[in-house]
Amino acid sequence: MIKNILKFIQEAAIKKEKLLAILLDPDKTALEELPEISSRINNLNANFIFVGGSFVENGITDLFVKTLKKLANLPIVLFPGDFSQLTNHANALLFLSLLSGRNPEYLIEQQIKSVPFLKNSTLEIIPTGYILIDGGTNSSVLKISNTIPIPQENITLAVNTAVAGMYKGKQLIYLEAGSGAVNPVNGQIIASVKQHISIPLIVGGGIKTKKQLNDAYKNGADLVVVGTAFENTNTFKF
Ligand code: 1GP
Repeated sequence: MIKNILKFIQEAAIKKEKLLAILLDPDKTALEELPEISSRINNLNANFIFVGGSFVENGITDLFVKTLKKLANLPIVLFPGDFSQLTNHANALLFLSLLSGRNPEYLIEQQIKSVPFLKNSTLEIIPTGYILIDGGTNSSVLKISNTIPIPQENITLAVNTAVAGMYKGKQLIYLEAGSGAVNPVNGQIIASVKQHISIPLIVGGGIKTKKQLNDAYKNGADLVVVGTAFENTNTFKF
């Protein structure tokens, strides 16, 4: 099992080895489904399981991750919509700041609320700049965060936001079109952001086909996250 997840991602990015994470939302996946889902994931060429969601009922992530850990062979990385989703059963935490938004709750308040838990936690904490790009739908993260995404055409703003995140010390940049996005993050944004940052780049939201996955990689994504397409089809074979 990977010991230091950030280091693994950094080294893969340097070697241009492309990584895949499958996102599971405890709100949408019943515990009873986890054995079947885990065996599907174990048969994929994935590197991580991300766990998180925007509307997860308080407390269920803990049991969800505990159960998943016994079944899955991959490291589990928390991708929380709220500090109540923290659990020590996971391996790492994307410590997110929603840099595209201007809502203090998701820039710093949630992070402060998580400290009493994290102070005594074994989780690897990975500072991550989270940037919402307009995916053409009113995604859950938009509704919950009450922020405006960056338009797909505004490449300069996306780049400057990502670079500001890097200057602030983020170790990863995550370009997010929103779960179930009609339009994934466009290739030009991915390529331009990648060109201007020297930290690994995660891309997710609305990736439904192998072509979209490969395009994201070709344009510069180091790690791609797929949720809905994995949930929706048993034939998912990225
Ligand atoms: C992770 O929210 C995404 O960044 C996942 O999006 O559910 O559309 O794959 P999908």
